[in-house]
Amino acid sequence: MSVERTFVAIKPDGVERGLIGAIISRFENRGLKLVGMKLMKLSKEKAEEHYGEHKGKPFFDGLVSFITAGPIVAMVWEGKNAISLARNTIGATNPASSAPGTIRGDFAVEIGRNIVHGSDGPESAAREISIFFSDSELCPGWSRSIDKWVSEG
Ligand code: DAT
Ligand code: MG
Repeated sequence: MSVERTFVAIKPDGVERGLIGAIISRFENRGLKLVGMKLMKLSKEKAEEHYGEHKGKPFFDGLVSFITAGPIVAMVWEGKNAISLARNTIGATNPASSAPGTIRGDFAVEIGRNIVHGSDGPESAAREISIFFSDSELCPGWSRSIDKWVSEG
């Protein structure tokens, strides 16, 4: 297992519903380390770039207007296996079948309002992090005192 970085965003529904703290806690509690975070309103262009793989699909326009409808919290989380750990913590894409205990399984009911995004692999993580953050915005060399209790090293 290698140390990875993954891009996670709390979507406008999560922000509007006052779930920022609850959602961040899930990742902190899991043991992942926060290395970048900002509250921002996405432009249509940036939203279309972020969701470029879905361009042309029937839900694309609705997805872009939803993700640009209010502020999002953009974050980068780091840790061993961070990409799949974050996806497991987030839960299945459609909250109708997300397991209880996952973020979507506990806080969401339908696919168009699934409150959180997480990168689905190493290439998309690198691509998405670079869309939202410059290198200088990612807190460098932060080592937490608890890390030895989260991971064997
Ligand atoms: P995920 O967000 O789990 O990575 P995805 O990349 O397949 O899922 O899709 C991106 C987002 O697009 C997803 O979070 C919600 C929306 N979406 C996906 N499939 C959809 C569909 N069939 N109908 C409506 N929205 C959909
Ligand atoms: Mg995806």
